[in-house]
Amino acid sequence: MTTIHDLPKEDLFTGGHTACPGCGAAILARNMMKVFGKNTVIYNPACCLLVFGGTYPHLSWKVPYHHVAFENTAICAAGIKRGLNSIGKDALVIGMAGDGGTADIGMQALSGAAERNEDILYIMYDNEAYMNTGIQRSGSTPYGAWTTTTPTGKVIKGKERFKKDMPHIMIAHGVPYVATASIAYPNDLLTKLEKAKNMKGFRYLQIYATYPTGWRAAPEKTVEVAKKAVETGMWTIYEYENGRMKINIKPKLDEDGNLAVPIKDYLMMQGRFRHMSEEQIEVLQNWVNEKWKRDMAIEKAFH
Ligand SMILES: Cc1ncc(C[n+]2csc(CCOP(=O)(O)OP(=O)(O)O)c2C)c(N)n1
Repeated sequence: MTTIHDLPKEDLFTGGHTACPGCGAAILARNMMKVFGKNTVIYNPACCLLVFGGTYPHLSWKVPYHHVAFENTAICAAGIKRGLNSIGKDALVIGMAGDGGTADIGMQALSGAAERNEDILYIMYDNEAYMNTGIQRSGSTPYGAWTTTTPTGKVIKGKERFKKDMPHIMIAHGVPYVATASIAYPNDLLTKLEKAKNMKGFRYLQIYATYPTGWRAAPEKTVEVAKKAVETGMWTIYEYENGRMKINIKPKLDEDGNLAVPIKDYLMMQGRFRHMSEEQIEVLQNWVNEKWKRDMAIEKAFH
């Protein structure tokens, strides 16, 4: 198991970048590079990570770094891997995108690469909206959340659709490894990064990355918010490998096996949810309860 104490001191994603205070994607990029090491190639589409860490001449990455277009992260990463192999070289090739570039705009390329079992590691950092262009809703934005395209007024009160279930869509592709993780649980996260690094074939990781600016949350509470997401069942930490699914971190449950901490505790930490009515909160709570039951049932069925 990899823990934060095993990480090397050297940074391959360096400081001096322009991420917002408390940005989960920056925390992730820094720590994952300590696991991946120097023989790594990164591909980023347009996203916050590109804007705050990947702009010439202020690049934070100390490994080869590529950017082409928004729609094709998985294909570009797969092309880089195949290109390297064709000239007798090899490296860990990472395609890393936000939720907009993954769940919506990059979905076709992602699905194609997964179906072909391309030998890459795909990482979606999930900050639950298109953030660098000004907080627009994505398929991964939760129900009820305010964004600039799901405003709160008399008629519309935040997003009216539920979060798209990307990890299960990826599991349905039959790829070797799919996992969710969170910046709030570093040892679980680092263990999964290490595991995915050493596997072959298509690996998909979806990592919860708090974004205080877009979520209207306190930057110093980044980790607290991320923890509360797991405790309330808003975010489930699991992995799928060799046809088995395992929930790695279980939230507190009541004696009937239902989630014990209400999602309200999570919602009220963030301005993006604070307008929600009791009815809306109940709708979301019911959805989270059902999702939890379904994930538990899948874990049981896949064991
Ligand atoms: C085809 C295309 N459509 C739209 C854009 C504009 N655009 C650039 S980045 C971005 C948002 C990216 O959102 P996400 O993938 O969630 O990453 P985040 O900014 O949240 O890190 C958009 C809409 C683009 N560059 N190319």
